[in-house]
Amino acid sequence: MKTLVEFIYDQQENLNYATGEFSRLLNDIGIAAKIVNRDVNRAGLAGILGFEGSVNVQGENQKKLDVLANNEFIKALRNGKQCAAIISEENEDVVVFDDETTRNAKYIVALDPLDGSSNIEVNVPIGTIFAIYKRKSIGTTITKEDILQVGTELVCGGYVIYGSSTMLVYTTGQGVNGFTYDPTCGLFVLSHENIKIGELGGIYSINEANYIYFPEGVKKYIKYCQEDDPESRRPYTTRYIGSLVSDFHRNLLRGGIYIYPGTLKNPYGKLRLMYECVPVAFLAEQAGGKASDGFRRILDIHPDDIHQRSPLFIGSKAMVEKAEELMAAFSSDFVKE
Ligand code: AHM
Ligand code: MG
Repeated sequence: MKTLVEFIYDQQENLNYATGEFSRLLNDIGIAAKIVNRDVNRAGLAGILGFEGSVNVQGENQKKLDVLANNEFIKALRNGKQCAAIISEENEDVVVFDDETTRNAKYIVALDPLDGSSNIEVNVPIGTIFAIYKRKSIGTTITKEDILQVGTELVCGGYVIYGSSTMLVYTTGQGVNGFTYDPTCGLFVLSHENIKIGELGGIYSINEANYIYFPEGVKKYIKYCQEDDPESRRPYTTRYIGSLVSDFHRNLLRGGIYIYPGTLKNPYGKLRLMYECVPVAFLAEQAGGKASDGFRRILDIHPDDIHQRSPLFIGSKAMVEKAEELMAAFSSDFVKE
């Protein structure tokens, strides 16, 4: 039985950039995840369901648990002192830790503290998504280059799923490993070692209610998924929870594709590049899968804004490639750029 903490320290030896500081930072994320897990589990009893009464930078009504989870992660990362700044879905601006002990910290964390929060009240799995970047400048104030880093610079991507059991899944570029939370001893324990996603899965996940707004390539791909061709396992089955972490986690373990495309109304889709698409893209690639915006590799997209959105096609390699092929063949230019 290997705990998350033991695993992090073992892996540290294989990372050329890592020191105890990085391990401490990951450990701090694990601590915040335990606290959020406790809050999510007793939400119906603790009066923390429902809306906070505030609106975030995306114009979305914040849930009480969105705010609570955001505060817990910020608190844990501030106390841990290894993180210089946080980019969060719930904060319009970068949260900079500018006190004596955190000013020189080496890492930047991008965070969706509670993803899928529209599902909170109905006991459907929700999650936390995190991305860790190494800071470029040291000892000075935080710069734009520290914050707006491309996905290929990521040093760690991961998520926590608060589901039928709670799991933390992460990668530092040496494969993907999953840890199940054991509430009896308060530890994350290695349960899913070196996760690999099937080259061809049998699940497609997309909010089909938006069908009429989808680009032609996506419409064609949906029809392709529904065709009868047993050799390629079609028709696939459809599963859509409406919580990226849960949909991605299921497809990672079972094989499948998740799509949130751009539409004529929203050419860049809904999901945020830095703290939703990039960390799961890193995980998908490390598990042998693929992630793109329909045309370009997600990890190659340079962000201009911390809350920038991107279409997302992610999962089993052969499925993403087929969707990309149809996007290239049928889509108009509005999402290409
Ligand atoms: P959130 O971060 O505000 O929860 O929004 C992101 C979520 C994803 O988890 C999920 O896949 C998607 O939004 C669902 O959107 P829709 O309801 O449009 O299908
Ligand atoms: Mg989200």
